[in-house]
Amino acid sequence: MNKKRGIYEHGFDVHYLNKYSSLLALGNGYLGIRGTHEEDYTGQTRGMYVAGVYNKATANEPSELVNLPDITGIVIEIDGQPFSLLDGEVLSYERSLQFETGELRREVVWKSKTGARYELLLQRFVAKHDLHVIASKLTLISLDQPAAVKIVTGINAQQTNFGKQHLIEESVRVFNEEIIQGVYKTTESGVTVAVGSSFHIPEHSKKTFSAKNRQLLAAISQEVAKDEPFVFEKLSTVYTSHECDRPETVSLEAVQAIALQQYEDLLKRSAAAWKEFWEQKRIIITSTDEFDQTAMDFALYHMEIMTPAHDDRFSIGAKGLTGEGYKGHVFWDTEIFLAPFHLYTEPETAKKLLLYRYKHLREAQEKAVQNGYQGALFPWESAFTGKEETPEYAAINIRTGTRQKVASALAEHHIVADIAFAVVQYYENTIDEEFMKNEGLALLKETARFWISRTVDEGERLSIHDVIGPDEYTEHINNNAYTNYMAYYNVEQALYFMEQYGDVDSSIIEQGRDFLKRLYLQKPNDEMIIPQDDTFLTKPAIDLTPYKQKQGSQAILLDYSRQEVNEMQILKQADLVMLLYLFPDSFSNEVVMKNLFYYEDHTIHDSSLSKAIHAIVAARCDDDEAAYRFFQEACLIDLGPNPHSSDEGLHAASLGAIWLAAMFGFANLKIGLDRLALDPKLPENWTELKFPLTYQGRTLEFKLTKQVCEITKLSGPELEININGDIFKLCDRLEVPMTN
Ligand code: IFM
Repeated sequence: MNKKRGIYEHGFDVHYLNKYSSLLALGNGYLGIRGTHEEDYTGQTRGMYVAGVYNKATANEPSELVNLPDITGIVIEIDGQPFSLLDGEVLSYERSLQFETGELRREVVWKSKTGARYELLLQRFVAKHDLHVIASKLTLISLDQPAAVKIVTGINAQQTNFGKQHLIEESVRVFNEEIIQGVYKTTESGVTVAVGSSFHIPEHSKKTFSAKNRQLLAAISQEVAKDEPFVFEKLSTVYTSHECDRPETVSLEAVQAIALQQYEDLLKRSAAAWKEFWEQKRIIITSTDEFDQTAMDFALYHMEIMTPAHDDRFSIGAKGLTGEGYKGHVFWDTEIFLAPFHLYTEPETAKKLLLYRYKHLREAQEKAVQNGYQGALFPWESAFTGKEETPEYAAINIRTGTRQKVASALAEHHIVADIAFAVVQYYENTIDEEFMKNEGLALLKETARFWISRTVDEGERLSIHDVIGPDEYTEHINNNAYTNYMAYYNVEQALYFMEQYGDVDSSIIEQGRDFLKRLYLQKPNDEMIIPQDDTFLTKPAIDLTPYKQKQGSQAILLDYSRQEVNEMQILKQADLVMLLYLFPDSFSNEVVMKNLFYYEDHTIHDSSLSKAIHAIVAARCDDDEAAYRFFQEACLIDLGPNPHSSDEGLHAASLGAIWLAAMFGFANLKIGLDRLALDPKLPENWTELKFPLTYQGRTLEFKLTKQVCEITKLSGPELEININGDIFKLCDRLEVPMTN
């Protein structure tokens, strides 16, 4: 029998508790719930997060995405024995996150210490059709004898963010002996969160309620005959004051309404919404290795559930809604790694992500002024308020008691141009004049103004000093190639669109032209290597093999101080290669190839943002073997065997980059205002790649094999497509043989 598409956990292993809690997370962009087990295990982090609900534990700390009261926990007691996979014997176990329905299922046959066997089916989903609904179900069958079953579950507000409590308990209530509700308020940001649950319990079971120590609980008990299923359903809702004035009332009404429904009916509706998602957005890979498809489905599933497509006041955290890593903050990951998936499948969502930045233009302008610049300096890490949220200090050195300052907020300024890049990319794929004339142009102008003020006049040339490029192992350097090229593009595009819309703001135009004339851009040297910055190529290099073997762990910092690493040719992640990826036409093939190999040699890939970008550039260089290897290694960042790779949440940007690799590496698409081009580079293992694409109001479907490229236009006007260098007209359908 064909297994349903999904992520499977075939055995219970305490070492993987938190990794699987992240991998098997559920969500819908509004909220996310970690895939924790119903029963507690020491060290497992439960987590429910709502997009945009941040709080500061103390005034001087950055905001963090609040870990909300838990509704997934269930204490299960059978014949007086607490159900635990660490007790008795686990006769069979399978847990799966099913992509098609968005359901988390666990099937266990458990033998308790007394020798009696029980079959348990635990199901849970976060509704896709209604952002506020979460449902769970337990079916328990005693296989050997009659049994006394007792479960305790409810709303548990003992949750913290690694020990930090962000919520005041405002009220806990039981309504009509049917529904429980807890209302909480964040201590500093003042967001009200109302959580309500209703239950379907077996007839004649006993039910009691209690509230103590921030837990509002229902205890349900029932005697069951052998083979008689004990079925329990819990249907819950979450509302916050971000989206309604009286979340406690709205949540109560909503929970009363869903109480009339059954788990399976709700699941059907949610699964129907997932079906639509997969039909519209799935990439289908025919590969000799099934893992490629699983990894792609996994990436798309998580991108969908991490993105707050419902509200432009929020954006995507570096771990999505799957954990508390990076405190739920928003980085350049969103614009460069995640927004493209949305832009090319559902542009409205990409627009919302840009509107999030636009809404915080004022805070970015304030940050620029505070740092002595003009225009808009967007925060390196951002949350709800749009203010800089990067922690001032890194982890403490427990030997010296000192903390190293985190320099990113002061110097990792490429984020400004990354946002501008995404604005132009959005326009080019949508021709949304309304957005571009207003929000887009404002973003471009203010970011351009920032770059103009960010330069140092060295007479002949303008330089950009003291920055951190994407490679965070090289700090405080001058003329980082990535930053300067991106800044150039930012100013160039601002001037272009100002001209298009007749904006004659002379304060930018004149200085902008001078900036474009004089900004220093690193050029290939005699060996064709583009210097990463002014001094990088003068630094000594060391053999990175041992560190590459432990990539992702930052093991280099155990042997060398940050300062020492800074003084060597060591990259944490793609930097110059990012530039090659984003500007495929700016450098000759030979330069691209030479630089890819030169910089990869010096890159540890300690950041998850690195591998898939290397895959793209390697594919374009026709290095099939390296491209596919990088791609698969990128897929393993979360899905690989490392038990702790994803404890604090998934690597959102790397999931985005898996999709980017298929589109911009293997399909090798180039998408611009006046062109749609592709020059496929399918890996040896792939016989077919199918994907949808939204381009300037058209819905297209691509099917690529090594022999033929088929493109179908499902909607929108005709267009010309460049395939392997030749132009073809696409009316409804096009079939072009592949010659190479
Ligand atoms: O934005 C990234 C950065 O490039 C590398 N460190 C982690 C950040 C969040 O993913």
